[in-house]
Amino acid sequence: MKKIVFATNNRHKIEEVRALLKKADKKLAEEYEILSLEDIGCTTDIPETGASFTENAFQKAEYVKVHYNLDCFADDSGLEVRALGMEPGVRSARYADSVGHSHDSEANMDKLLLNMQNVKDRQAQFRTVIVLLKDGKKEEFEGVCRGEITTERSGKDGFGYDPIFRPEGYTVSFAEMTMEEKNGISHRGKAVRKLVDYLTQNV
Ligand code: ITT
Repeated sequence: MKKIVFATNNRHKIEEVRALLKKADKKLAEEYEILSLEDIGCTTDIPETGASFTENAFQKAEYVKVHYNLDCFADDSGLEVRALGMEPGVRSARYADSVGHSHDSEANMDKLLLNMQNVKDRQAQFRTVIVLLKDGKKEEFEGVCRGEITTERSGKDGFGYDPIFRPEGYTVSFAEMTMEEKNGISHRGKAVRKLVDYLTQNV
């Protein structure tokens, strides 16, 4: 069995990748053991100081490669709003930090809705970049989900900006979808499926 580290401590993300791997190819799922940072005893909060999703994902994956010498992948995601010059982007998790909150989704949504008040162009997209360092090679996989910023919150599921993001072609927000529905069209779902396809062809 090949060990591959997913440089995150977000259990939800690990389970999602394991499930997608199994769904893609049951035999393949038996070839790879997907380990979390916790599984390899890494308790460091790996810095994400890059100016792009790719840089941040690479930073995390490289940290594991350098310190543990294991094949590894990492992801970074965020929300890009056209009328705000693609903000909050890499700052999505800490968008409202400057107003005294820390990684607070409610404060982030309040700030975004305020900045979008009276703004007609509501177009936005979620983007995920996954960087994989495997067998001495660096690969990158991207997933984008287009949609728009609503004028108020709706729905209770999901996380982050889900209650104020309505994906293209839908009348409901991400927070009104089941996890399976969301994974089927989401930025992360798309990027992870590309990663899984690659792993299938490059065991
Ligand atoms: P890590 O520990 O793996 O870094 P994270 O919570 O920081 O997990 P991401 O880097 O994937 O997650 O995303 C950064 C922020 O972008 C996240 O805190 C949310 O505010 C927002 N975001 C990303 N994906 C989202 C999604 O599917 N729905 C709503 N908000 C999302």
